[in-house]
Amino acid sequence: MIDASLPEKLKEKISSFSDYKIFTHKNPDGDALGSVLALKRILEFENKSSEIFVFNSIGAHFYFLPGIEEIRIQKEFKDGANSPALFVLVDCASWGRTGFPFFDFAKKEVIAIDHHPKRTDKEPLALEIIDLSASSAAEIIFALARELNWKIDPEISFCLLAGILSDTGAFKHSNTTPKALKAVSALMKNGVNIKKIADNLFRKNEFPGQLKLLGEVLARASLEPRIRMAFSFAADKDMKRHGAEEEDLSGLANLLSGIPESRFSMLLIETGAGKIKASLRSETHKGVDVSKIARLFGGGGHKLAAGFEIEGKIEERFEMIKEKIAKESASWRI
Ligand SMILES: [Mn+2]
Repeated sequence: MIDASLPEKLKEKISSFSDYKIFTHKNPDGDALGSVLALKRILEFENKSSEIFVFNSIGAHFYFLPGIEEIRIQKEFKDGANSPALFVLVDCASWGRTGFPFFDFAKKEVIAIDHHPKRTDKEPLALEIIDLSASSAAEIIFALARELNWKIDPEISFCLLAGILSDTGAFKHSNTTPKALKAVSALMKNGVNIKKIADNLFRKNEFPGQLKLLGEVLARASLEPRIRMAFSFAADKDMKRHGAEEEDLSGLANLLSGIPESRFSMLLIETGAGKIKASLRSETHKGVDVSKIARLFGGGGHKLAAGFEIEGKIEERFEMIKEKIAKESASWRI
């Protein structure tokens, strides 16, 4: 739940600007994209102009979202020093998560709407609307819209529902709360075709290269007995050999966390840019908080799903990662 005074503060903030720049995290998911698109349209109905900026790329399976073509996909964001726009971070609460190069945050008014724990206190935010109990950023935007009497038309409903459906894994994850389902019910009453969203978000579009890569990565899965971590990895050369991309491996970390002897899983993916991205997963009954592990490496996330990113190559860094987890987590009794 957010502080009851926040919607009014947001209303004041919004009424004092006419121009908005909306950002979300890099590698945006359905919640990130559904939420920014809904917010842009809400602001249009309030006679405010806005632009959405996404770093680098958007997965093709999100192109069904209405308004997606208006998103500006770029690798740099430069803001004119005297720009009077209000910056809004959605589904993330720090500039670092957007992927864009750093700029002087202190000179801007930046607000955040998010459902993840904040990772840094170094960036002063003019307003933080952070609700850790919400399933998704879309659910928070829905609640704000209700509170502030913002117009929610069928298109906004479609985008918000896509956000909730995406972050709850089609109502399968533990964040599927009665509150989230109430929002879903209200949004469906606006005539949203939920099957169309589900078909697009969760369609099985594996191609042979992806299946081969999945097979290889699963075949090399192992259990680290000391820390009971199910582990596998995909090196950059594996991805290139199969013409696969990082998102083709989504869901694999979840699959690994289901290995009965494990208490959590870690999937490492090497990117072409000399970085290693780690996805950590656990399951409710295993009693492990993987966000604590992610924080050891400067990452973050939720109790059951977290991640971090470090420089280097997997074969050179894996021992270090494993040792650090073993050492630090000894006192957590993992
Ligand atoms: Mn989200």
